[in-house]
Amino acid sequence: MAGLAGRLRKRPPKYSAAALAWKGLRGQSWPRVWRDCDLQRSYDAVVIGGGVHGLATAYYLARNHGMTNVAVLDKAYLGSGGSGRNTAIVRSNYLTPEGVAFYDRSVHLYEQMAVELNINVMFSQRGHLTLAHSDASLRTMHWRAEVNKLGGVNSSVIGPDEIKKECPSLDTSDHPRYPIQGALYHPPGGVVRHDAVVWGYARAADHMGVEMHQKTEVTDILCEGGDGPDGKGAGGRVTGVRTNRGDISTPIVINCTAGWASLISTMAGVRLPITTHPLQAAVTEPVKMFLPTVVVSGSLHVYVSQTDRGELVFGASVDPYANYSVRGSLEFTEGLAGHVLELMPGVSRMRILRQWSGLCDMTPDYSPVMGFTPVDGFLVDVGWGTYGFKAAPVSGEQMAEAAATGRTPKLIEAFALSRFDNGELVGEKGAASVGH
Ligand code: PYC
Repeated sequence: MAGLAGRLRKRPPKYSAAALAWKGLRGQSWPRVWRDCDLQRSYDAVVIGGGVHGLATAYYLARNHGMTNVAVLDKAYLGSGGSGRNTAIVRSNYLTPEGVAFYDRSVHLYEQMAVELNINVMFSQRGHLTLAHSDASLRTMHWRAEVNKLGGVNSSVIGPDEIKKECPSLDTSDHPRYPIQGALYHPPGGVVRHDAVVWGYARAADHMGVEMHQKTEVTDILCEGGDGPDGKGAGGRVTGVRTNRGDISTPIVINCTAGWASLISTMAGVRLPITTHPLQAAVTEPVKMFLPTVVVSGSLHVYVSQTDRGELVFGASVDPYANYSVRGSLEFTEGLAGHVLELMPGVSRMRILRQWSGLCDMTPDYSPVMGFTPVDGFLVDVGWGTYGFKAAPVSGEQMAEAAATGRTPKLIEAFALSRFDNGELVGEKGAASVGH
């Protein structure tokens, strides 16, 4: 029988767990999942932002439209913005028919993602409860449930007894200051492994020829023919981008940034109705699984789920002031802990391990801004507020279609920038996880 040395000498297949352990033992590095390319001087399209939206857009440009001469530029590393800072919740129980149809398509694409991208994104459709603690919020839950059902989305209002069955650790008694009166229950909602979504899209786009360029900051958008300085603004067209690594010429630039969306758009002479706010989140030490669903309380300003590692992940509303800071605050942690304890007194001895913050671009109606702008060739996929991560697959699919065909797909017509001129807002504040 071969001893350990003999067995180790037989090299295992390239990507098996044994192969990775083998590499680790021998001090070898892991295989790269996307290439490190030289930056070209010209592309058919440039996507700004290497988060899930930018990567999904590039992936669908290549997969659905055969556009592979595409560069994704990120000033830091892939997934370093909102994609790596969110609380990974996916759902489609929105308030407006436009929102419901749009996010429902996203849930559908998330359901197919592991197979399509050949990566375990760990999409766990464990159910999503939005608690109501007042008559007014219960009324909104009924409203959402009806719109959801009309849109074919599985969601209904349930009472405290059913809530207790779905999620035994919630205090459904009448003891709390704001007793739970009911909830919008959305069984397809859940959580997904956000980093895997980034890596999956990046790897798949890379395999089709798309280039990803990290540490490549866009410092200007080059335009001609516009009504503003340097040929920017309405009536003009995009000719390229300027980066910290030189100029690139391209007829199509897609702004898929979050946090910097208004800054980048201003580089093309396009003003957006966006203010940027920090959104904080926190995670506890891991404990045995006890929280089977995602739980949201708009009145108590908190959402919480348990990761497969056992940690509780929480978030709250955006910070009330516009800011580009991504520092956490004690005020947030204290408020959050108090609110979680009102919902689940049993977690009082759990310790918070770390907290972080991301940037949310808020629009006046809490819906995104997607599609064409008054500058020909400059498209936006921005203004995601606190909804961005869950929308990545559908946004990528729809933005790629818009860029490749020059036409606005039906699913995103309602989210056009022009709605702020013609007053056709898509009010989604009532579907926000927490009050803002
Ligand atoms: O809309 O589900 C949501 C959400 C969770 C965290 C931030 N937004």
